[in-house]
Amino acid sequence: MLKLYGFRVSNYFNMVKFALLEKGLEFEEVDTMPSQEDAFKAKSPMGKVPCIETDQGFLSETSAIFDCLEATKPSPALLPSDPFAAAKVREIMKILELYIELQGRRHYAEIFFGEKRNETAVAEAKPVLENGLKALAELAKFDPYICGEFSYADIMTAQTFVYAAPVCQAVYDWDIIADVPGLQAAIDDTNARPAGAKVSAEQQEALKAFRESQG
Ligand SMILES: N[C@@H](CCC(=O)N[C@@H](CS)C(=O)NCC(=O)O)C(=O)O
Repeated sequence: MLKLYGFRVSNYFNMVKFALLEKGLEFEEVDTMPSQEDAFKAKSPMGKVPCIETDQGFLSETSAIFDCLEATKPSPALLPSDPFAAAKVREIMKILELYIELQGRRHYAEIFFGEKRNETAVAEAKPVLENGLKALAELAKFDPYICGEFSYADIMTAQTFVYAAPVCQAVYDWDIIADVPGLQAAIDDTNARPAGAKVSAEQQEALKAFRESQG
């Protein structure tokens, strides 16, 4: 059976878990923290989670995992069959990853681990986020989902804003979801799907345990 390595607080882990559930694929979760140890890097060369273990070997990087899932289990489709429309989904995913998720992530140490504010990151990330949100607002259709039919872009959106939104609220006093009209409804619809509801419930439970462990 396919194995999914990572931990339930992790938004990238939850992106892949969400997609596996949507695809109706059987899988086993292997509770794993990111690590720079050689043993883990043999599975996931950057030492990050998630990675999956298949009959053919290990695979890391969420968008590569999505491509593998789509090619090996095309139905139900999470990418449009038209190549251009599929590339538009990937365009949005790249914008989410580089210009929104990664920028929010620069503040995780402060917000989730109580470390000192990184003023350089605070100054640098804001204009990148502003551009990323404008691009998302420009490209998203919200008809009813971000690219029309439900797709990987919706999964990535829900699991990007789950942390980027509270982080930007805390750091900048900025409601980044409100900058993109229609976004909150699309996130709510995504999280209301059976797969989304399961992922969110298990993520929130894991988050609660993480906060309690911090005291
Ligand atoms: N580009 C990676 C990002 C994955 C990622 O950042 N995962 C986080 C957990 S949510 C992680 O492993 N962080 C540890 C690290 O960066 O060393 C992907 O698409 O899967």
